[in-house]
Parts: sequence; C-alpha cells; structure tokens
Amino acid sequence: MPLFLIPRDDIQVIDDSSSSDEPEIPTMEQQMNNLSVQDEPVASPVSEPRKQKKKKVLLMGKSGSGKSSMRSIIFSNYVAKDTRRLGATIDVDLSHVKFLGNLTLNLWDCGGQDAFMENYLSQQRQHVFSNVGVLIYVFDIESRDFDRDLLTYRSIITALSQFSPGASVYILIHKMDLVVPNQREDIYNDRVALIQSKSDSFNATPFATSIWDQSLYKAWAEIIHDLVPNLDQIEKDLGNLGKIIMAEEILLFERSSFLVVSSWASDIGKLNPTTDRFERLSNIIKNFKQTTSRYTGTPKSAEQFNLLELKLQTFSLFIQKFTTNTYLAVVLPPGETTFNCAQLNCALARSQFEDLDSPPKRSADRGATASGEASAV
Ligand SMILES: Nc1nc2c(ncn2[C@@H]2O[C@H](COP(=O)(O)OP(=O)(O)OP(=O)(O)O)[C@@H](O)[C@H]2O)c(=O)[nH]1
Ligand SMILES: [Mg+2]
Repeated sequence: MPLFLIPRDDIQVIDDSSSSDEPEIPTMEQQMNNLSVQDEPVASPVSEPRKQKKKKVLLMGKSGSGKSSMRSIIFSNYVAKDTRRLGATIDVDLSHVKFLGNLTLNLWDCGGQDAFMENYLSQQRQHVFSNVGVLIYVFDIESRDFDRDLLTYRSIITALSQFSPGASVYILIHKMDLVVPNQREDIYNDRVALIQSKSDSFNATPFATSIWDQSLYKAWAEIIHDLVPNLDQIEKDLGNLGKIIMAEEILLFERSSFLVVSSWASDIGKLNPTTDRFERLSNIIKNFKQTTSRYTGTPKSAEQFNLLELKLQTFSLFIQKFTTNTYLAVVLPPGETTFNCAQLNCALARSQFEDLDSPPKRSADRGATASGEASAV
C-alpha cells in the first residue's frame, strides 16, 4: 500500500525551508524523537499584556469539599491518594496554567473556610468576582448541612451576577464514591434540582464527580472544551487527518492534564459502545505516567513517553507526542501498513496543528509552562 501523503490543501506538509527543526523524514525513530517540546520561558504575568484568551476560573465550595484535590490531579500530576496529604487552602491559591493556543487559565482555588468565604463576599468582593470567565462550584455530597451550603452558593451567585454576569457556571456534586451506588442517581438529581433553582439567570451545568474514578476527567474535559480557542478549526483538521489516514477515531489530548480537548470519529468509530472511553483513557494515561515516573525516577511532570503503541487483533492504537501542547491518540483497523502510514502522516501533519495551538510567533507567552504544571504566581 502506498504512503498516504497529506494533500497540501488539507494538511500542510512540512516545508524544510520554513522550519530548520524538521528532518528530511529519515527514519521513524528520528521522526518521533523530533517531536520535542519547545517550551520557552514564561513571561511574568505582571509584564504580560492582557489578552482576550486569559480566563479567570474561580474554584469555590466549602472547606474540605475537594477543590484542591481535583486541581492537583488535573493540573499537577497527583494521583487520588496523594490528595490526603493536602492541607486546607489559606485564602486564595492562584495558579497560572498555560493551555492550548493563547488560552491561559488563571485558576483561583479559593479556600472554603467560613472566614475566607465571608472575606470574598465583603472586602474582596470586587477583586474576586470581577472578570470571571468560569465559576466551578464544588458541593460535597457528604455534607451534613446542605441547606447552609446552598445559602453560601446563593451568596456567591449573587456576587457573580453583580460583577461577571456573563460567566459560565459549573456545579460539581463531588465525592460521589461515598454514596452507595443504587442511591447515587436519586441523590444527585435532587441536589442538582435544588442548586439550579438557586442559580439565578446562570445556566449551571452539573456533573457528578469523584477523584477515585474517571468522572473528574469528564467534567474538566467538558469545562476546558468550552474554553479552548480555535476549536472549530482544530476539529475540522482532525477530521481531515482522520479520513486521510483511515482512522476509526482520533483524540487530541492536552499534554499536561491529559484531558481530551478535541476528537473525531469515523462512522465505524462512532459505533464504539464505550461512551466514557475518553475520560477512561485520560485516567489510564495519567496513572501510567505516574507509574513510569516511580519506576524510572523521572520527575512526575517530565515528558515520559514519545510514543505508545498497542496492536490487537481487532484494532491498533498509538499515542504520540504531537505538538507543543498536545498528544495525539489514533485508533485504526488492524494492519501494519495502515499503522505505519498513519504514524508518518501524523508526524507530517504536526506543523499544521502547531500553528493552531501556538500564539503568534513573537508573543511573550508562547508554549506551556516549563514544567507542564500549574505554576503559582
Ligand atoms: N472520598 C473522597 N474524598 C475526596 C474526594 N475528593 C477529595 N477528597 C478528600 O477530601 C479531603 C479534602 O480535600 P481538599 O481538596 O483539601 O479540600 P478543599 O476543598 O481544597 O478544602 P479547603 O482548601 O479548606 O477549601 C482530602 O483528604 C481529599 O483526599 C473524592 O472524590 N472522594
Ligand atoms: Mg483547598
């Protein structure tokens, strides 16, 4: 079978003259090694010009509800059991997360103890609630005083409508693992109905979550999906690539959180009955990276693999480091030739996607944080 070269109209073929980094496709190994991360120093947030794609994300909820735990798992390579070591957050823990494209998440992890909550609602009201892009409010399903939690939520919503009426609101009904499985749905639906009735004009999107399964990834992937710029174009290009390499499914992962930010499936891929496969894969890969780190001694935040291949009788899969901020997972029908062609073409397609997920060349905030983790400011 011939090598499928990607038509120039659809996916830009690497042009040697425009990129001195790229080899002349000598071997697959060199290709893969060349998919290096191009981190550049992160400019100080003070000196950075304000850009539209900077999003202020408020993470709120009462103390012990699990806010810092989820933040550490999604953005700082913690596994669930590591979160038992976390202490209560004092005031606001601010992180500056470089994400796809120009998107920077300014993540405000707001300590939930009463004194802090009162302070956010009074002295710091304008400071905390203005220019908010997203509010993620975490409810502890085990809370013994849900009425009080609702009152606090109501006050937060009032402050948000005052200073950021255009913000998106997500409510996470968290620690679902602590509820017996046959009661989960009923309790969840009751809580959601009550919370939504206190959400004013905000259309609060609910999720049931737990740090002990993949539900956390589903919630955060959907939240991030709503925030990523250029998504239409990315999805279109993924579809073109998928058709050319005869893939059944393609997933684009953000490289440090391993959240699925975009995907495409063929007609066959759409028949896959495992509807939670994206978040399952995120969870599996994060845990795989943890294990690799433990047994190889590499830092948790390091890039631990360039390429992962899986060849089974019914399908093949590879996950490869793709652009500066992404990994690409490709599911294919079995067959060595299709597999090799697909890998080569994905490597060739990188430059097209790098253009999409990087800010303009001379911008101060190009690339991800050097560690790939949230860095405190
Ligand atoms: N069972 C269970 N425990 C969880 C879950 N998420 C977090 N926890 C535990 O809840 C405890 C408190 O978590 P934190 O993340 O520190 O809570 P917080 O909301 O940041 O609290 P403050 O910083 O005081 O506002 C930790 O011991 C976590 O291990 C979950 O989904 N299920
Ligand atoms: Mg905390």
